[in-house]
Amino acid sequence: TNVNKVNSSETAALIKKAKETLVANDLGGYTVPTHGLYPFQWNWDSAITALGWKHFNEPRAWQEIEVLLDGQWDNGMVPHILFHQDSTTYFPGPDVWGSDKRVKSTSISQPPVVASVVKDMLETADDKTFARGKAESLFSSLVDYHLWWYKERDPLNTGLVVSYHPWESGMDNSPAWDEALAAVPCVDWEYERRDLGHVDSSQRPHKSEYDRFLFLVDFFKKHKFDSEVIFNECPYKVNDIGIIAILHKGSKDILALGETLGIQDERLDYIAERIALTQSAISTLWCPEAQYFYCRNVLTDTLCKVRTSAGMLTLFAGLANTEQKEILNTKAQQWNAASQYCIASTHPEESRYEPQRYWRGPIWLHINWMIALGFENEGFQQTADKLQSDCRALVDLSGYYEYFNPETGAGCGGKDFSWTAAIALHWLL
Ligand code: 9YW
Repeated sequence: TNVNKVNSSETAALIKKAKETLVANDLGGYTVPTHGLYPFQWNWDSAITALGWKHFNEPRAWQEIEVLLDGQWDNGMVPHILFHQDSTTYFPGPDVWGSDKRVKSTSISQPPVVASVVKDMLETADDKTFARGKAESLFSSLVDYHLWWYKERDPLNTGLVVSYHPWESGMDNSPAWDEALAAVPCVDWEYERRDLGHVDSSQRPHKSEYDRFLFLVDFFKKHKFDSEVIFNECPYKVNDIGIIAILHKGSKDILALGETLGIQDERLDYIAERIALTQSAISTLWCPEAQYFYCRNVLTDTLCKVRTSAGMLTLFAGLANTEQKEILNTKAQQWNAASQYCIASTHPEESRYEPQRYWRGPIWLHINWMIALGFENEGFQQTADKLQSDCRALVDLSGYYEYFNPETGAGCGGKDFSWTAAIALHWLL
């Protein structure tokens, strides 16, 4: 349902602008998140952006996913960034990462939302035969990607994969990572950040965080991306509730896709076992005192006790039990009421909440879309509708910024941003 479906000229202008944004960010087969600040192909940005493309150019939407999966490593990983061509406007580039693959890339991944997007694209396709062919040809890569997560990031079969880098979570400077990141040493070489040439420093992560982000990049390179060594020695290891939830949802969607496509593959039985394992392990991330899902610092075995919007993604994944769903619904309404709009990335009543600083408070449209979808799927339509109308109000007010101030609705970060325009096309217009 779409509570905002009004045939006004304002909507028509927003649709036009959203399409123009994707076209302007198209570098021929893949879409940059925004020029300058992010001049390459990012993993979860591309998946979300395909949801926008499909509303006016289905072949181009499929191509976005094909080009992303073309960068998949032999071990199944789909990298967080693919450096298809050089650029001097972003740091750190492929040399710092020590990229040694055919398509230059980083050595970590990002929240695997791509399988869920492929399922959506097949279900809603105008040209079903074409879409079916595309989905069939991509299916095996999606399975490999999910197997990579389970085998490489949860070799001990705990049911909860680990993440090795805040960049992998896609929520770079979330306060959930503060303690785990503080234990990581700083790099001992000088570097020049390029992000601060595009966006004001008050809206970006601190140097103390970048110093540690880069230490980890060096660490992976030094160990030649050896998964066993990194699993045993990485100084940063967290169970990210966001990745875990998105992976879980994607795995369920892979099974559903397999059924639709009539694919027999014994690897799907393994995915089904992993789904069951995660479902039984998820309760260890539920904090009874806070009545909320947290991330965990695996190295100290402590929950990261700060309420971030990632915990709400458990609804999107279908991971919350009946009691937890009710609690999350009440919490979402309070969270929403604690600022002017939507679900802020960090709860406004947390001491570490900062309304303008990236993942420490601002609103991200794609996250609110997943959260709203979770509420809708679980029968909490009113909550879903409220988040949708708030998001619509944000684009009406500020257009397609990277993220938004939850108190004023002002657009922050990069402008003409692909995933914001895509979510508008897919969900708001
Ligand atoms: C980085 C591109 C990416 C997003 C992440 C966001 C930021 C910075 O920008 O990451 O250098 O990777 O945190 O979610 O994918 O939009």
